[in-house]
Amino acid sequence: MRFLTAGESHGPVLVAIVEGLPSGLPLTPEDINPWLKKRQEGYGRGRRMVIEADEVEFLSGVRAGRTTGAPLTLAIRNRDYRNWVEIMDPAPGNEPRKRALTAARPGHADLAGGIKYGHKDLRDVLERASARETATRVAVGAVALKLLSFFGVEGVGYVAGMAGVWSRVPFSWELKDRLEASPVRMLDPEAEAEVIRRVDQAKAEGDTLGGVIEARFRGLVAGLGSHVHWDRKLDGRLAQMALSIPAVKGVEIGEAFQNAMKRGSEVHDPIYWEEGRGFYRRTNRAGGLEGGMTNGEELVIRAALKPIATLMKPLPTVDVVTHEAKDAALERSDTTAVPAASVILMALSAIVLAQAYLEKFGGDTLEELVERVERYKERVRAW
Ligand code: EPS
Repeated sequence: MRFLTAGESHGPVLVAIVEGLPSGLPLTPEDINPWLKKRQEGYGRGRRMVIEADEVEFLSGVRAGRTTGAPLTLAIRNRDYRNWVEIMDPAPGNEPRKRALTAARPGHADLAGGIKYGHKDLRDVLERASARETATRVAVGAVALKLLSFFGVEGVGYVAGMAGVWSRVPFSWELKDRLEASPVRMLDPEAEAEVIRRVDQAKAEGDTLGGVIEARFRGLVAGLGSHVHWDRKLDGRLAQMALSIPAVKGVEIGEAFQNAMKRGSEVHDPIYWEEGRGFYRRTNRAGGLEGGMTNGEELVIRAALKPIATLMKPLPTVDVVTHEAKDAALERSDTTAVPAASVILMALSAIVLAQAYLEKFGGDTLEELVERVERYKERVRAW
């Protein structure tokens, strides 16, 4: 399964084409829209999220509520486009450019993208660099998640810490629903209250905030990914996907950074075996991955997000046209998008996992795939 996305933040539409899905997968917009909504939520988002109410349209690949096996085209319209028609007009003659942006924002793609593609109007960079693109990828992730549900796999994304405050309530699946009620997708109500206070404060001061997000999956079979070649290692593939989320600058599988400072005897998870259950662990410091493969335990992936690069109290920069010292451009922005990013991390990880299932089990129809996964699970239980 492969996919491409296209679309600008203030263009008419965002699209994704997904190729390689099996036929027969039940799929309606209701499988996708709740994830799009979760991606838009979270305390600290800006006014843009009030304008948008993301909803997916199927332009190809689904008939009568099921995938046909043909490429699936997903489209999400930008409601804000009506305010940007002239600015985003593809026709020649849009000069001088309306709302041209020349004061590159430190931390954003503006400067490097402008140099690389030869744009002095940095809007030509930022419209595509915008995290709005993740709407389409979350839609693809929701499709992946639907596919994974037929293999008994479940995923969740939440905030481990943000605005300098860590959640002290460890994750458990029983508490999962509480996340939906938390405006910062945190399980710890005390931490949540403090985060909200700090987001308000940062907003009032024209500043922005980052955080650490976590995604987990349970029900995965052992043996997804491979040890035999570098580009088939699942941890590497998950890390690449995580680092492709705007503002993500660090990735961790399991307790990687804590583990690095301990002895091997304190880190590696001893192996046990039980009749009817097969191999299992009592600890999961490895985060469900060993040798580039799932080991049958829960997959745990964490990512670090830097604070958003558009500050309402701008940082010093240089105008790319005049080369004069200036304040960075003031483009409408969020104070923080960490809760949304936790949904994105889960959805994008689901894409990598769905790809790994399709590679291992093949099959053109959902039925074939499910049969093969079930047979493998039985074999592994007895192995
Ligand atoms: C973004 C800036 C803001 C965010 C946007 C990402 O958009 P705007 O410039 O229109 O106010 O709201 O995120 C989204 C639109 C989204 O859907 O996530 C940026 O510069 O990256």
